[in-house]
Amino acid sequence: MTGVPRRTGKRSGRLPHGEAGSTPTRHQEAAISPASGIFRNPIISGCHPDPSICRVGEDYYLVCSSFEYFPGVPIFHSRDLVHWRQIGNVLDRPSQLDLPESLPSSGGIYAPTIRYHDGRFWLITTNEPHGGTLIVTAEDPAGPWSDPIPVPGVTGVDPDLAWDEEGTCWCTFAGIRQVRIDPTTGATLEEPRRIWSGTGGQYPEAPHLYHIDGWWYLLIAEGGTDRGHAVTIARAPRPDGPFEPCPHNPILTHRGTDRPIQNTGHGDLVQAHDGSWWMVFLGVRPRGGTPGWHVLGRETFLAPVQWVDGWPVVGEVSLEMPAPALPASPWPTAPVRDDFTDPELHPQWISLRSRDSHRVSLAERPGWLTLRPGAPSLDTPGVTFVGRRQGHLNVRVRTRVEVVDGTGGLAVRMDEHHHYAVELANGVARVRARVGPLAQYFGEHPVPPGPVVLRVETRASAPSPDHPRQEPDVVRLGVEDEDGTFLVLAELDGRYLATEVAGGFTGRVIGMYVGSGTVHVDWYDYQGDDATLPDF
Ligand code: 6LW
Repeated sequence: MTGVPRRTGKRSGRLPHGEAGSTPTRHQEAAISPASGIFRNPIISGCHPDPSICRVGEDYYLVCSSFEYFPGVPIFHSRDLVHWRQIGNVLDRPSQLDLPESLPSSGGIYAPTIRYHDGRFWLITTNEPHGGTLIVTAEDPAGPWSDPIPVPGVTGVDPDLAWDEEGTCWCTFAGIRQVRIDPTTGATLEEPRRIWSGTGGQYPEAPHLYHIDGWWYLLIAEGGTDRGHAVTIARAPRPDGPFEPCPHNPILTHRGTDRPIQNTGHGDLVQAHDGSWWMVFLGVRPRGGTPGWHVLGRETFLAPVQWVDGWPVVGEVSLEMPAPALPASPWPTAPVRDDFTDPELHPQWISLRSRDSHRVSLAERPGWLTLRPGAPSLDTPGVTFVGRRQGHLNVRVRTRVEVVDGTGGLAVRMDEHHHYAVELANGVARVRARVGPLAQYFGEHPVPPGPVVLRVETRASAPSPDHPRQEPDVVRLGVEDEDGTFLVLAELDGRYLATEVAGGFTGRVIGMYVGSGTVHVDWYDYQGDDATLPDF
């Protein structure tokens, strides 16, 4: 790690996609070229784990876990399974999502299931550890979603919903246990029963139940969400069993391989409108030496599925793969810059645990995002922090902020104990790194009164087989001077902001925070690329 201030490229250092305003956003670059018929995995990058998918006609909807962040359960829309656009967050009102300050990081919202049934969207999820299982419904997947219906009789994570021909609703959850429920009231109609325990891997979880060609298929994950992760499947003539395991289990795992995508598991199946079958699932992209560190959290990937002798066979999973034979349906390119002139924050912005309008406001200074403190530092759970998931291996984030009578800045956050930040206080910018119980300041640079541009850049390290302890990436933090020159106050090893160090279920989020006084944010630029970042 170094803390020696040094100057580097000017603001004009751009990604290969072009100038600000024309760079594809993180979720719009999946298809490298529709004409080539190749798409790029992950289909939804950054911390978007535990994907669940449903199709209505030619439209696909996908949801993910959101843990301690508010709003909860990001929801995406696609028409070709490859290009995804976030259309909202399912739990976007305090009446739907209570994440108390006492909630530990990586607690909160786990593993939703989304289904379309009887003219409505249904979503079931868990607010861990105290909120329990809940169901919400909507006519429009973009919202509004209903207030939650608690399901107190479902006492495990990863709940699934499936309906049989008689209209009975079967809720299957980690364990693997199952109970019939009334999803309109949350009542359980019997004692939960154990229906399968997988093939011997730890943590049989993430069940989804499907009625396909006369069989009830039970897809689960086992082996834990780390390198041993796997997807296995069983089938039965009835929704409650008896389940016969697939003779070819696991149907998906990358355990023990040197593939660039690891931890593959926790999947959900969907039949496309051309009849083809696909699986969405989570995976990670570890980098660096041994044991490998993944810094973006668990991401959402896509793979084709063939049915052979009544069992699904998952095709090979790689970073670039043949796309579904559906008409390519890219979304309009979103701008690099959010200048906070919209009346509401874009759904990709997430806050820690809650977002009360006194602490996070677009109205207080129009055209600016204003943050007021909840707790004194990023080390404390109640801090006011508003950020976006890091969605690329290489990113450049710039933000113009004014700190009035206090402290605040731009942070790369994993949790309360793992974060790097460039902080403004008393006319000085400096970098603070917190790793476990240790905290250290780097660099120190006087800044003029008024708004200052803060910058964070990450660059993935090139593979180096001869360097068993090589870092996954390097994180630079600093300030820009008036002509846009980046003054690097610290260049830090990225491994300390990786899940393999921090633990838990999330990935990096990059955003603004306030410790005291008031922070006004004029704009936020996000540029990212998995392949290259010039001028780093
Ligand atoms: C989730 C479990 C898992 O409940 O991680 O990878 C847990 N699978 O199914 C949290 O995301």
